[in-house]
Amino acid sequence: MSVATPNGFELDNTGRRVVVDPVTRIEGHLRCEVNLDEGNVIRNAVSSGTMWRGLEVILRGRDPRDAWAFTQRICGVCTGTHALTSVRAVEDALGIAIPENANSIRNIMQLTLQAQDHLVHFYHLHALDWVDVVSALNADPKATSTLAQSISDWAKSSPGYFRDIQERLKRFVAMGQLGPFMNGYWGNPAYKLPAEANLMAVAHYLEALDFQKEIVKIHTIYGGKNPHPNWLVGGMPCAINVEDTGAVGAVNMERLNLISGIIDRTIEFIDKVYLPDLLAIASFYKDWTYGGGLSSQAVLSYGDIPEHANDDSAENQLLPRGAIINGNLAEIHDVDLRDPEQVQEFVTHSWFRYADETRGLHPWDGVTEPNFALGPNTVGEPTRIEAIDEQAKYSWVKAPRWRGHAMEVGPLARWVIGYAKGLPEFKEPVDKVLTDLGLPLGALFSTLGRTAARGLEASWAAHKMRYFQDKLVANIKAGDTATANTERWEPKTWPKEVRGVGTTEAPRGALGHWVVIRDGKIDNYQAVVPTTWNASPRDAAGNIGAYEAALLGTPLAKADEPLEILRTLHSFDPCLACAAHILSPDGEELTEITVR
Ligand code: NFE
Ligand code: MG
Repeated sequence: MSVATPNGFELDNTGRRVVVDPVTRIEGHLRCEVNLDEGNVIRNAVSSGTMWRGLEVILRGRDPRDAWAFTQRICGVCTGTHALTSVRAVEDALGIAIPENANSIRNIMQLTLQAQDHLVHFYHLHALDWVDVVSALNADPKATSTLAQSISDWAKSSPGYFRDIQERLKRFVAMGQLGPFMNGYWGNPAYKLPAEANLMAVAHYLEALDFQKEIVKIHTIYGGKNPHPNWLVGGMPCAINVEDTGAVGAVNMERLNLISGIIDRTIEFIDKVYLPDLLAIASFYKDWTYGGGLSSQAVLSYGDIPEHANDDSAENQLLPRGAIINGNLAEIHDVDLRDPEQVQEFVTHSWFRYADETRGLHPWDGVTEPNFALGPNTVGEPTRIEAIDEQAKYSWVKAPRWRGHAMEVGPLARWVIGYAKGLPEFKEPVDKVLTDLGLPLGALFSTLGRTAARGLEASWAAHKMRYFQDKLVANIKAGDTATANTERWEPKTWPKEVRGVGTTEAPRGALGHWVVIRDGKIDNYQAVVPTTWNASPRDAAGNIGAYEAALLGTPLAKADEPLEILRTLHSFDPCLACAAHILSPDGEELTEITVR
């Protein structure tokens, strides 16, 4: 059937259907079905979250001061970000102000996550869509060394170093144990890197695997552990004790210096390894311009990294807030998360029930009631679906919309908004990358643009970690060691009924938690998560979501090796645990895992 969607896409689901399930190298349970035309170009795309969880339901009736600890279990990947969002929502509801130090520490925690998550994404979740590991076996280690030294002064770049890496890889392959490198579409003609670039990238894959665990030590110092560090409504739970009185668990000068050293090394790794690799790899894929889809038309950011504590204005957010629709960079819309007309979630094509499914609900009025049923045109049994029916309900992910528009969220959204606002911190690095690669601005609106924006953001985040660490230490040296405000800790000091909203920019994009507190308990709790936006199914009007839109028009080099689908989906860094945030009691999966 051929259909035109209100958001401007032509869909044709008559051609050959290709199913990718699960979409691997990510957290989760994402199924993607596409229809190809006779030239193997994608003409219809369906994104389905195949796992059901229950966090919003579990939270009802609980103490709002504990909500962060529950919501943080939505995900161990974007660890901490749900907790931060939650404490912000509760503080907003109860009118609780936090100390300046708590704001700096929260920013450092969030930026640490951004830097670590982006690094892991680039090397471990996405690079192998561009890097052919098996081809690295044919590389000349000396030429690899010359290449590496031409793009960066990173110390590990000798011919012997790359020879050792290649030997390790050869032993892996000879044993038939490719480990993390199993099941790639190695040798696919869509891979374009010379063997030496592949070997360099594999070496850095291994280095990054080692280094990413260093970065998160910052969480273990300010938050006690990682994953799932500790948070607190009213501030941060870590005490600062620079006099070294021996208080157990306190942040002292030695710990602050340790963090400072990790920040320096994070900046160095990102600027000397990640960014040069990103540019080097991108330079071989300039012709691969696909995956823009919605991103060129509709992007959304709530803003984050507040310069000062207790100021939610857009001007106070170092990561910019705004919405752009219809691809019009000249007009940046204000975003108000309290406005019932702005953010709404639809369930018309999601496995949930609303009284009226033609309408969306603002999260303060949000409803989470599961309703699993397959459509009449579904082919196969629930446990062995061969083709799902996108005319019916087809996903555990709700469909969030901003003023009715399906939006892309994430690094590309944030950088497009920063660029459109003319903010030098965003505009200059984007212009430099485009100039270095000899590409027009339009190239940003693509899969590679999304991947590049994430790399630029990792660097931005690492440098901002340095800024907030210095700000924190200066404030401590000036005599302010406060990290928490307990003034409104007791529920008897709270109004009878209040509502609050907390937001962050999680690594994957705009994240909001909406809470209604009545008689000291949670009456309603709704999370609208980055991957809920990006993996969204169709809505009541038939608008398709960002993943679906991004895939349209992409040709596959080989229809039975859907590498191009993985490239574009991975570029969003999908997290379905987050998107559905809702596990059957026994964790049962609803579709059998098959990769086709
Ligand atoms: Ni499970 Fe998460 C991020 C949040 S998103 S990874 O980033 O919030 O879908
Ligand atoms: Mg939700």
